[in-house]
Amino acid sequence: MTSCRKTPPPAVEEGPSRLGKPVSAYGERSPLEKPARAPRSSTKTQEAASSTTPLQEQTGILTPSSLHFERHHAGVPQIHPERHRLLIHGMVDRPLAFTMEEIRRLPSISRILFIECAGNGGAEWGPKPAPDAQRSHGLASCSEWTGVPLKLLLEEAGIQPRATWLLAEGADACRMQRSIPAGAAESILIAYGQNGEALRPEQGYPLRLVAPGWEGNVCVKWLHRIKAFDRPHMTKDETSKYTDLMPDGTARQFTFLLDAKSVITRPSGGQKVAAPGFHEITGLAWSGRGRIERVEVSTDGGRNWRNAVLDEPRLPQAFTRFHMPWTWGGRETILLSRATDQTGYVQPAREELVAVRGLNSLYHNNAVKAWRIAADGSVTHVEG
Ligand SMILES: Nc1nc2c(c(=O)[nH]1)N[C@H]1C(S)=C(S)[C@@H](COP(=O)(O)O)O[C@H]1N2
Ligand SMILES: [Mo]
Repeated sequence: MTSCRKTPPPAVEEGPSRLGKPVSAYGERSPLEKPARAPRSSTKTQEAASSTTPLQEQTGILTPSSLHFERHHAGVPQIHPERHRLLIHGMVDRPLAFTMEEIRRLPSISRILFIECAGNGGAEWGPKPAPDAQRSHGLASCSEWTGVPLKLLLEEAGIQPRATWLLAEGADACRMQRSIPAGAAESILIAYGQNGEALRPEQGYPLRLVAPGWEGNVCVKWLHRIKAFDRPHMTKDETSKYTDLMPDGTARQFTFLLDAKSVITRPSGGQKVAAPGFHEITGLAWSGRGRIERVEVSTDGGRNWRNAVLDEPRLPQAFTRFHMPWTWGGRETILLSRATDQTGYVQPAREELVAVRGLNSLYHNNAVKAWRIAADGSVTHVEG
């Protein structure tokens, strides 16, 4: 291994002779740690807003709850869990209104799952992609979610066989509504826990829907109503929004599934490779279709590809961390990563994606992401 530059040890500021801080009721990170969510510039009002996860600073596969990306269409409502109800009605034999206590009595499961906004990577459709990993890929995060299988709640209410669709609705001011095929209830989680504690208000406290591997918009937060029905409701967010306009002028609708994607987070846009020599390349990959099977990395602009090492556990519909040892010779080059999932689906190059989808889409851009390393070590995006 080529040597890395060694920094001399800092002068010791606090020795064991000085007493530290006492215990605390709720922990905080070191005041010297600065990773932060970034508000997105497309935001028109404070309430209809989004913020991104600093993926370039994340270690491992779990996103700290405080850094989970946010997308709110009408701000974060304050909901008292004792007054919250989840109504299940429509084509059911026994309409039910669950209290949080009643939901917590039921058998629970925990799953590590990513949530990704379908608009993640939206800027990558244009000629000027986002300058850093946070802004290009940070509308995605990964948490452990705990809750009750939706199937169980539907069985309690006696869902009728002719109910082929469900409408999920949030209790926020926009009453976010999405139609979901009833068959998907099998894998959907009605979650009240996130990373070992109650959901954060930004993530839907006290209750949200988590649809593994499906676009984030379906994961209705502050969930207060599910209606069983025999067709989709054609709500605003599944007609005028969250559809994909194709080159022939028709639109794809109900494109729930998120395809395989990956991004190198280190080194990535805005960072600097300090000096020639050894550096680990690392990043994240995920797929709505299941497990990540392989991530290939190229350090020469796509001429040669090598398999990266994948961290365990490699969970379906969760972030997978990849690593690749790299010795940088100090010349300009381009780094790329390409994920393959357990179904054999391979993340497309930008040209391959555009050949099928055209350039009218806002959502579902999962193209291979490239970072340019300049001779001085600075890392920037590559224009499309
Ligand atoms: N009730 C409600 N649910 C919602 C939204 C919302 O504005 N209101 N935003 C949706 C969108 S577009 C996304 S991408 C995810 C974001 O989840 P997060 O804020 O926990 O990251 O929540 C979805 N669920
Ligand atoms: Mo979203």
